[in-house]
Amino acid sequence: MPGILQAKLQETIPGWRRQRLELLQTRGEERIGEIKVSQVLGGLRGAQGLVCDTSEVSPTQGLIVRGIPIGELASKSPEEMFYLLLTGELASGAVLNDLRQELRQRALIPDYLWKVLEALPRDTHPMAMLSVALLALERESVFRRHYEDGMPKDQYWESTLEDCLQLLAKLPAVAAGIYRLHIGRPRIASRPELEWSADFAQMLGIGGEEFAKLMRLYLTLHCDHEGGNVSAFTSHTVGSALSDAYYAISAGLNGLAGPLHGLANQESLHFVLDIQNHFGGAPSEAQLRSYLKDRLQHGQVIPGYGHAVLRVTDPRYTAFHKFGERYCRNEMMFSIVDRLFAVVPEILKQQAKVQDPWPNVDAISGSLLYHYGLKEFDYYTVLFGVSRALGLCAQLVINRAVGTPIMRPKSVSTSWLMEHVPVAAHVS
Ligand code: CMX
Repeated sequence: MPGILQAKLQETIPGWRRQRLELLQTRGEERIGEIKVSQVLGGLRGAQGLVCDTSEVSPTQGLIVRGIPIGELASKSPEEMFYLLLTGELASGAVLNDLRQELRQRALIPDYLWKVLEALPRDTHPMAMLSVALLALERESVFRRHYEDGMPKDQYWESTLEDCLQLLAKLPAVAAGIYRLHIGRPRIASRPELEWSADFAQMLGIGGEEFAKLMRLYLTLHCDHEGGNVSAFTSHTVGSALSDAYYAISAGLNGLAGPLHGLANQESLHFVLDIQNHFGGAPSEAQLRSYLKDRLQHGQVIPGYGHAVLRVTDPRYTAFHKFGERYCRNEMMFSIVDRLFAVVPEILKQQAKVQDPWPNVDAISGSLLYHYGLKEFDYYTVLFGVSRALGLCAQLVINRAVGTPIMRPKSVSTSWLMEHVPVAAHVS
C-alpha cells in the first residue's frame, strides 16, 4: 500500500510531464540567453542552463522554497520541508504523520555499515565517513535492482523515491554514529517516537530542548539552495547517468565538503573565536573596525559576509539571529556576531569590488552550535549535509519523474575560444 507521499506524487507527476512536453514542443527552439567567454572561464556564473523546481535563490529575498521565502518557513520541520520541496505543498497533520511513519519504518541501520565505519582510521574526516557510509549503503538500492530487472522508464521515480526515503530515514543515525565515533564515544540508540531532527539531536548526545530546537532550525534552513550550487549540480549530473540515489547524494556531499562550499561555516566560527581570543572577549566597535580593516589590508576576506547571488542579509542568518536573541543573548560569541553585523557591512561597502556586504548564513550558524557544546568544527559540514540531502533527494526524484536526460554539455578548448571568438571592439 503506497504512502500518502507516493500517492500525491502519483497524482502530480503526469502534470509535470505534460508541462515539460509542452515546453519542448512550443518553445523548444527559443533562446533564453547568451553565454559570454567570461562566464565560460568563470564557473558558468549567472549562465542559465539548468531547471530546478524545488527552490530558487533571489538576490533580494534569498532562498525561496516552492514560492515561499525561507524566513516564513523557519518554524517548519525538516520532514515538512522535504514534502514541500518534493510536492510543492505544505503537509497537513495526517500527511506529515504518514511521512514520519514512512521514515521510521526504514530507519534501521544494517550492521555492516558500522563495521565499515569502524574500520576507517580514527582521523578520517567526518565528511569522508558520511560519503563512505552512503556508498556502503548502495547495496540496498531498490532502483538499481529494479533497473537490472528491466523496470519501465515511467516507474524510475518510484524506486528512486524508495531509495531516497531509505537514505533519509537512516541519515540521522548514520551521521550521529559518525559523530560519536569521531569523539570516541559509544553510539546512542535511536528513539523512533521523536521527530527526525530531535532524534538526531539526542543521538549526537547533546541534550536539552534548546539544542533540539536549534537542530530543527538548522536542518530546515539548509535543506536546499536551487540547482546550480556545487552539491546540487554534482548530484544532478551523477543522477542523470541513472546512478542511484546513494551514488548521487554521496557525490553531491563530496562537493559540499569543499572549503568554498559547505566547509565555509567552520571558517566563520574560527574567525569569531580568533576575535574573542585576540581581545580577550567581545571588542568594542572601534576595536573591531580597526581589526577588520587590518585583515582586509592583508588580503584576507571577512568570513560569513558576502554571497555569489544574494544582495541582502541572508534570511537564514536572520532566522538564526532570532533564535540567538531568544536563547543566548548574553553569550560572548553571540555578542561578537552581533557586533560584527554592526560594523562589517559599512566596511565592506567601502570596498567597491564587493558585491554583497551583508552576512550569509555561515556568519552565525557555527557560533550557535559551539554555544551548545558541539565544538568539533570538522563535523559541521556533516550537519549541513544531513539537511542538504533533503533537497538533493527531492531534486533527484523530480528529475527521474520527468525523465531528465543524461547531462552532456559541450566543452571547447582554449585555442577554440582564441580562434573563434572575435576580440571585443573596445580592445582592438
Ligand atoms: N570579505 C572581503 N572581500 C570580499 C568579501 C568579504 N566577505 N566578499 C567578497 N569579497 C571580495 C572578493 O574576494 C572579490 O575580490 P577579488 O576580486 O579580489 O577576488 C570581490 O570582493 C568581488 O567578490 P563578489 O563578486 O562580491 O563575491 P563572489 O561571488 O566572488 O564570492 C563569496 C562570494 C561568498 C565567495 C565571497 O563573498 C567570500 O569570499 N565571502 C567570505 C567567505 C564566506 O562567507 N563564504 C560563505 C559563502 C556561503 C555560501 O556560498 O552559501
